[in-house]
Amino acid sequence: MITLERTTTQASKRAPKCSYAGVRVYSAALLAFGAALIHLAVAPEHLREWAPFGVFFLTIGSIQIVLAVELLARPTRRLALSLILINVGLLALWYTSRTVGLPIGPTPGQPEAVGLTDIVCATMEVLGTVPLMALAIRPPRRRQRRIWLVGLGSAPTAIVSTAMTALAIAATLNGMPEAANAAPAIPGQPTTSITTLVEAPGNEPVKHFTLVAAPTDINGQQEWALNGSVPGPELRVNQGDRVQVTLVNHLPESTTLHWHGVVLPNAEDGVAGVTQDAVAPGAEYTYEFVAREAGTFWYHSHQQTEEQLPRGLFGALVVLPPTGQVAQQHDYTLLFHGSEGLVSVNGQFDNLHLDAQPGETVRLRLINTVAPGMDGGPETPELVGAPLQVASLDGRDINGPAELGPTRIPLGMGQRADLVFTMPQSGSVQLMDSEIIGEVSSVQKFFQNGTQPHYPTVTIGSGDLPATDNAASAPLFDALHYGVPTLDEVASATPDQTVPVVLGEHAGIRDGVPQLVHTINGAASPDIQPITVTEGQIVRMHIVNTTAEYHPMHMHGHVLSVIAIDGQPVEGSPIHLDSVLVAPHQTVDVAFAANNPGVWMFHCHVLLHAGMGMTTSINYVGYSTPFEMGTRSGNMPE
Ligand SMILES: [Cu+2]
Repeated sequence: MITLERTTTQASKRAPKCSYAGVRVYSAALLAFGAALIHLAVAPEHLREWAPFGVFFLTIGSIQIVLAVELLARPTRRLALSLILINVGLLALWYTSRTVGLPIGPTPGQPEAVGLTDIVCATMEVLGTVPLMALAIRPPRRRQRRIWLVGLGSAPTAIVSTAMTALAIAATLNGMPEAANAAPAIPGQPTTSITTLVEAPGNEPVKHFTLVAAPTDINGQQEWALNGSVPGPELRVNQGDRVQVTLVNHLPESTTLHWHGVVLPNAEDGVAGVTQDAVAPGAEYTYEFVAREAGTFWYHSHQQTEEQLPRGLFGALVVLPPTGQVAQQHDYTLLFHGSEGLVSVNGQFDNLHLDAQPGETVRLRLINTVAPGMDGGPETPELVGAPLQVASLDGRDINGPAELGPTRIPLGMGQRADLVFTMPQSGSVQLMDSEIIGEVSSVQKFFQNGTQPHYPTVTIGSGDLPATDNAASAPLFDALHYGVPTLDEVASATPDQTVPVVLGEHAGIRDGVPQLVHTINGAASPDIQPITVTEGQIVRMHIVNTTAEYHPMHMHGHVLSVIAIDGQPVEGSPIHLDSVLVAPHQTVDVAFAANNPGVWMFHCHVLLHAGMGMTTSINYVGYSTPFEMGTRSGNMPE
């Protein structure tokens, strides 16, 4: 009896409350197991990149699984120490590869990009090291008894570890594509490479410009400027000129220049991975095209556009009539730039002043390059103090533009409008942000710092400022009923094909990042089926916006004739655009003549939306591109 009693007492003394140790064992094993699965999931990608890396990830993943299982069976100090050693080694390797780069591999000495997958995996390794260290210091001596307690204690780690593993694996499986070609040559089928689609030689007057892209300090801010300024210099040429622009890249990253709205040969379109390889740091590239249409255009980088455009790589391109002069006495460009709430005009945040005398005529070329938020909404400037005409939209003249009173002019990202007016006999004229005229809502006050205008007001002329009494309630510009009707051959022609373009969105993972994936016809770039056209066709597009956002859809190399908005036909002047603003839940019908062969981008110009997948291409039958997008080429047009 005595012996038995003693044994029981000794046993209960020797057996500590092991549930804590059990939780540590299970937590460490779960986290190691999760990290192991992630390592196995990334192995195929690394095998393609450089076989030894792939083998390394396969090996390390397998070892982690074996050790994690072993740890559950026999949680010894040696096992804990081995797993710690692996974690520390992996973290050190990861840190090196992301900061200074590894000395071996396909790109030795070059830091790799940080991604969601590797951040999650590194976090799990750090988290896993904590219970492992506790186990290394005090390994449990006995097998677990209170299984339910251990299970309960390990549940949070199990949930976190499973979620993190699933996220990281989903991210790597939906990772940035290594290579995607918008229009590959198909073996056995005759094809013309788009690289042959350049401007044919001619004897037009040549206008040559050199644009040097370089990091530049502007008002204490490090920006990416062209010839030292943001926006870049305004390029003014005459209709019929042969324009040559040499882009010199002094940036640390590759870049391009796209000629927004200009109808030019495909190889001069400046889209990285579609019409050219991005111009490497230190290299230069010359674009050449004949300016066939007079009007207001602009240019911007089409490599990493979502980052490079806001950093400053853009500017105005004005094509004057062949005479080199417009009918008005003053011709001013106003380039709106920035992001919501912090918008500059021609690079200035202060109010601007433009000269004009009473009775003189003025042309204002408005260019909206403001990056909107997720709603994609337009800017809506309003001219007060003089009746005005909307002389052109997207650089194309309106037929018989009527005189308008105060009107809010919605301009989507990328869109332009030329306003023409005569200075009053006394007083000045102002172009202002219609959203802040009159009463300011409490929401606007909160976001716009009191009554501060969203963007600077532009005052034209001198003297008394115009009254803004009824400006806030001014109607929105109605393009459908503006100007005088005349034949639009493209809009009225029987189409050879009608293409549905359904704009949508859904939550998902794209390019390894969880995001609101933006789709065209149900898929996101680069998985969207391109729109295929044959040279000579008249193509209609039926654009349906199923989202609650605005999408200014921009078509490269072509002019879109608007047919109807929400089923209401154009009843005024023909409307010719390269960027058509599709409002929330709106339907827009447009047509274009497929008369400029090549591979042409067609995308939402809200950079956020394009970066989340809302970009595809118009592919001409019989043409292919040798250029590819993706991590292998480094061409990232979005
Ligand atoms: Cu959009």
